[in-house]
Amino acid sequence: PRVGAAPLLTATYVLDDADGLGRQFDGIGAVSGGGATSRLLVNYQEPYRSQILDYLFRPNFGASLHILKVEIGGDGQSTDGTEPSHMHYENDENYFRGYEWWLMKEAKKRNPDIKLIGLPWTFPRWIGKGENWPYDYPDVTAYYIVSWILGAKQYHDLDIDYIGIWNERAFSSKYIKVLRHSLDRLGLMNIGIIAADGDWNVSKEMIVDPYLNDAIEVVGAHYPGTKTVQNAILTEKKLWSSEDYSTFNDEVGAGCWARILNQNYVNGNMTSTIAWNLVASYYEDLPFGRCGLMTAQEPWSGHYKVEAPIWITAHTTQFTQPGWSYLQVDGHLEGGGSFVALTDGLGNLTIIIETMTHNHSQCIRPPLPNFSVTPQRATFYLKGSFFMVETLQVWHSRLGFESGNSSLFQRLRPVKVWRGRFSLDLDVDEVYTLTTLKTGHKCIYPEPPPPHPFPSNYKDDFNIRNPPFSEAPNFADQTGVFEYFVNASDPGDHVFTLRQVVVQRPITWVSDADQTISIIGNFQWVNMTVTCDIYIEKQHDGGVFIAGRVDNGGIYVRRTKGVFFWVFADGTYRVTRDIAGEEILMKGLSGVRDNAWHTLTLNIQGNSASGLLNGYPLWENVTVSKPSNGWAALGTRSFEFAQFDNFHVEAS
Ligand code: 147
Ligand code: CA
Repeated sequence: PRVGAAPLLTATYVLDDADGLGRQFDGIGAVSGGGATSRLLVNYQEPYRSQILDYLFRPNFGASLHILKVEIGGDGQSTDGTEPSHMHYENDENYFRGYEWWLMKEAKKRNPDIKLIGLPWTFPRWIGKGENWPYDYPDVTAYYIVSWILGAKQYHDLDIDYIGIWNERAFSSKYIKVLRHSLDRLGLMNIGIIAADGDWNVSKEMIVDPYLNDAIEVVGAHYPGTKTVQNAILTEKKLWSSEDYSTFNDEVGAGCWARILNQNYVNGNMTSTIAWNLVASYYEDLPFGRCGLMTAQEPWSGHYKVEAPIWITAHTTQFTQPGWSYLQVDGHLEGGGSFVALTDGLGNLTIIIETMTHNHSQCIRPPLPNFSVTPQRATFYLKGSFFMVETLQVWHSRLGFESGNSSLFQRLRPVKVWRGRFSLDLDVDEVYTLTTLKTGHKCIYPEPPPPHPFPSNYKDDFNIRNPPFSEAPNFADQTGVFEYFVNASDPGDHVFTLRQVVVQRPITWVSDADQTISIIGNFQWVNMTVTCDIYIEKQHDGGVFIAGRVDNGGIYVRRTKGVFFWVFADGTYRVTRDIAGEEILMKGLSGVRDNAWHTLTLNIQGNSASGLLNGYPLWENVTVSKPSNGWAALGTRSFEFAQFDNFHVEAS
């Protein structure tokens, strides 16, 4: 005992495989999408883009993720934007939209064993034959989802491992069985269904419906607070936290992640934890800014930041793999905190210990009941096949809060195991990995360029013959989908344009606007001139807008305000303070018509706005006060086709 100090709390823990092992470990992963969370990543220049991908996916490098879960784009708003569907319309199929295919391939390039999951948040409307509901025609919905799986293989040689139902929304037992049947008929027996990506309630039905139980491979719950329910245990299925984290990626976010990575198993028998989201690659002022494992939200500067959660992830991912097994042991430490122990069944052993304190490990949800953690000495006894272990490699992190300096994923001197026994003095807010594996690495690239705001003078003429992605750089669609388009028969200047292509309100996940909108630029912009050529395709009541000081997006897109300059196919124009078009600041005749190109210019300086049509003043001296700042944007009056060209914004 230490003289003059309170005796250090000491306790012993036994790790033994003699009586068999615990559950099989299924991997640590992260979500791209739900929605548009990787939007800006794809526009990074090399070498930065590959560096970011290496930090996320390369084995023995950084986060070294075991699982990548992606959104199956459904054309609707799914948190920070919309992602395009592979079937916008009933007779439409295209497996080259969006960036999730690309991301899955980049992940596989780095780790061929990475597991892939697809999950829809929204669906194109035709799935519901006009209703805002995906389960009335389960065969249609299953056909749509299976098409995505087949397209992944046919066009990208990607094998999808797991498929989900409908993110955080109702499930349908009927649909789950139809989906299982459709997969089996196509020989896709080894694609597992995860259900139901919400609460645990699906397990209640599984235990009374053996066919449903058979159809499902994994019970996946979201933000379970490290706990499961009795019914879920009774299914005898794999239990996963199939979405978790969603916390600002500072040290507290890292603490949250460290705690739940261990305790989802220790408290809740969950054998996989999947972070929302993979990388914060969306404008920071959209909802849940920076709630990714790392940050890459500035393709224009090349700046990105490897945040602490990446190195917390490495503590688990670099030292165990899907297919390993947890050891059977109560992983609660007596002084607070937790540990898990895993083995490959071939003699390797990995122990991960976390001692996160309450206030330094709160996640966004659910509320975290109080607990205390104190410094403590832990003595481990290795028994069974681990009795022969002589040394363990040690990796250590200490999250610094008051001081602000953390020590992350550092290799310490190996621990000598003496007759199956070793001790460790644990402080609070630490993570230790002790492992027989010698493969761990902390790889570091040179510092990327410093941060820089979005360029204050930005142009896009969309003139690109073979675009690598279907969407133009930095435009972040918030309702509707805007794609590169080719007018093959255009006589002159508008062969290559940007086109809004969603013509029916999707089956929504949240309240998409009734208008479509894509935002771009810097949320801090106050004064700006936005110019864009526009082409209304819809006769009679078609219309488009350009806008500035746009103050909202994501799940809040419906209540977006700003300065909106609209022109309509009926020859009128309007200036409104909101996307809904309810607060009218000015209106009149413009002479604009459908199926012809016009140039709109919106000028906002201080408290005054003016608008030009084809270079001539159309309206001026319109007083604008709130919102005081925001992005630039373009969009349409309804879910209708329309085109945009020669976009230009100059702002400050
Ligand atoms: C999740 C979504 O699945 C993600 O797409 C993303 O929006 C994430 C952001 O935190 O949230 O959905 C949830 C929304 C609300 C709750 C839980 C999950 N909630 O209130 O418990
Ligand atoms: Ca063009």
